[in-house]
Amino acid sequence: MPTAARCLALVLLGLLTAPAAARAEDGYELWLRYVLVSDATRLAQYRAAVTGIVVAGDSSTARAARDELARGLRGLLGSEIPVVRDGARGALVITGTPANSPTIAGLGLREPLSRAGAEGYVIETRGGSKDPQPPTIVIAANTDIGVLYGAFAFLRLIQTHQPIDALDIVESPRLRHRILDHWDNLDGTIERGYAGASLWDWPALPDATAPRYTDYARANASLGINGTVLNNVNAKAASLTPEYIAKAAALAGVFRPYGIRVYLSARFTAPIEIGGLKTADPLAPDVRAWWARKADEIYAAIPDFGGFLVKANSEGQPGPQDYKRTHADGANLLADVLAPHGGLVMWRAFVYAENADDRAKQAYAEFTPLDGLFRTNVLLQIKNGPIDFQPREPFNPLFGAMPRTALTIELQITKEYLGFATHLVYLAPLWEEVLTANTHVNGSGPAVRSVLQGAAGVANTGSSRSWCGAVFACANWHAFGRLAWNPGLTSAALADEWLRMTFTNDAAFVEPVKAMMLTSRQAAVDYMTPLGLTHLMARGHHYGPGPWVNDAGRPDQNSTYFHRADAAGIGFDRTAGGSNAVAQYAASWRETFGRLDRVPDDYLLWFHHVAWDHLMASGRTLWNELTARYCRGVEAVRSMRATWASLAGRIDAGRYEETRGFLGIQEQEARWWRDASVLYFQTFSRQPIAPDSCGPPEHTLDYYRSPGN
Ligand code: GCW
Repeated sequence: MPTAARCLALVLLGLLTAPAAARAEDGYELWLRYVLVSDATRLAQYRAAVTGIVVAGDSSTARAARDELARGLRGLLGSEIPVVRDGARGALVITGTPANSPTIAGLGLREPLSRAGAEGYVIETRGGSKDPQPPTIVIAANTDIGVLYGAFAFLRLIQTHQPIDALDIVESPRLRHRILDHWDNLDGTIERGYAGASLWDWPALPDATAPRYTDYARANASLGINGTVLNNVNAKAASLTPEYIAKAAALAGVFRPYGIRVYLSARFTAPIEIGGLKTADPLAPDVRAWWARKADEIYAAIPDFGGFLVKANSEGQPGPQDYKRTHADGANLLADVLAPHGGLVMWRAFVYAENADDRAKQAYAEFTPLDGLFRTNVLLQIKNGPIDFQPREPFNPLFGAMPRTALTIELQITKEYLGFATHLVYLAPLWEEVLTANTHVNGSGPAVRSVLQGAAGVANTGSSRSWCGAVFACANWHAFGRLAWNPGLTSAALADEWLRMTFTNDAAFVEPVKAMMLTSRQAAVDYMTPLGLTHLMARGHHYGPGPWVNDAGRPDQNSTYFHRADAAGIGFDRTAGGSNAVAQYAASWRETFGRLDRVPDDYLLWFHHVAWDHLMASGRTLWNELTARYCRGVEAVRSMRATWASLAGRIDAGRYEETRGFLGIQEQEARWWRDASVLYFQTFSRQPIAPDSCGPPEHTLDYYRSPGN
């Protein structure tokens, strides 16, 4: 076809397909897809129950609640649901607080509202069959943000096809601080980000604020997230200059109606770099004065500024130890200048020094002596495990060991060590495992989730259209937010909810995909780091296998440091005979982790150096168990892929195809991990690989080790 004619044909084709294209799913709506309720019986019930909305109050937050309800109900029920005045008749959804709504004040909700607290909500169905008036659905809270959270919760009930004729719900967040940490750099890149460039368009701020910022805030508020740290913990001092404070203030203005406070990562040496001082010593009066002025300046621009997040004396970042001061000295300096404004310091416990005997022990060793020394507005932010966001780690022994310090858990939503955005790895099971772990510091308890004041999630968002680089990666953003609200939620319930809201309520889709999501984390553990192995990823970028890595700048970043394979066996001896990291756990864990006959297989090589011929509970030798686990991981991905293949046609083509393609990559790469790892470890075990469904490795070890493969 001649070129001009072909262009015309393409234009016409485009016109013909435009309406369909406009409806195409691209993931942008996340779990807030308000599509028509597909179950006809339910739809009829919902339409009868909701004929109008009453929203009391006129704050920006009350307006956000009204707009969300109107938007959500319009989509879910398929017609405009009018916003009506209080006192109108009909089946209504009435929202408000006792202070702004006489109707709510007159409903006798004192008891449930006292349970709901400052951020929670009450949802009740009032009236019923004997009443001459149709029932009313009440969404009540003590504050406007509680109303907004309640509005999202009500929409979630409809999105997941729940009955709404006898609602009696009281919800309040279990954790006070529910925060996303963005590792976003001021140049628009994101450290460990796999979803495109930063959402923050720094050059355009503060004059232009993209509509997307509002959608970001809506998504977070729908989960209950109430804070966001805008910039990377590997911070540039420039983020604290007037220019950037104004940009942060513009974002804070967009997020404020949604209950999201803005925080900044602070570079400890900012007083030198942008303040012209000679020192950043936390006890020096001019340093204190500089930070106090800086805090005043920030609060003048952002009256509800959340506070600072600090990575100090860790991986080359400056900190108080550079001045022979402690982490408490550093944190308290900032806490003191923020306290008059109501701000917080989130001080990270992720530290490790180059030549210590065991990297896993260092945070505990450095921080437990400081228990009780931090100001009350300091939160110590502790990664879930003692090393670094690995596919599986035992819980960090700092949880439970600092009873006089406010603690927050740091989880990594972005999958630095878990296949970036491409591998489908649902992280809720990992987080649930840690949150429910019993510290046993007081004998029978407490669980990790009970010692927390907050949760921080390292964000996986970017400017990719679907936010997270893959539709399934957004399940992890959702799970983090919901767990921060209530760390007692189960992965199964969260996966169910997310699937229904993101794709469909069709059980023929939801059930198999939920099963696939729930097995995906163990699959990744098996094909990357089975049996308690850890940190075997390729150097630097951490994508793909690198068990042979032994040339990192520092020993504690080498794979060989972590697996310690030799002719006798494999694993890091952390028992009393080794580094004695087990001593950092409560007595019953010391017994469990420290004894070869008691340690669970999942933590075996984390705590023990084990002989290749050691007999496992399965009846196999360690070597055969190790290779079997690697293959089991590959098989699990094969079966995920088969599950997905069986669901063709059940959801939209765009999101189906993305996942189909990524699962294909994941299967190849699970195989790559398994082949490279078993060949490498075989150089120590010197034993054959027992025949399995994975077959002989495809290439030689040299092939896998050579750069570029
Ligand atoms: O896991 C490591 C990452 C670094 C990160 C660091 C941290 C922000 O590889 O990229 O730096 O953790 O948590 O500080």
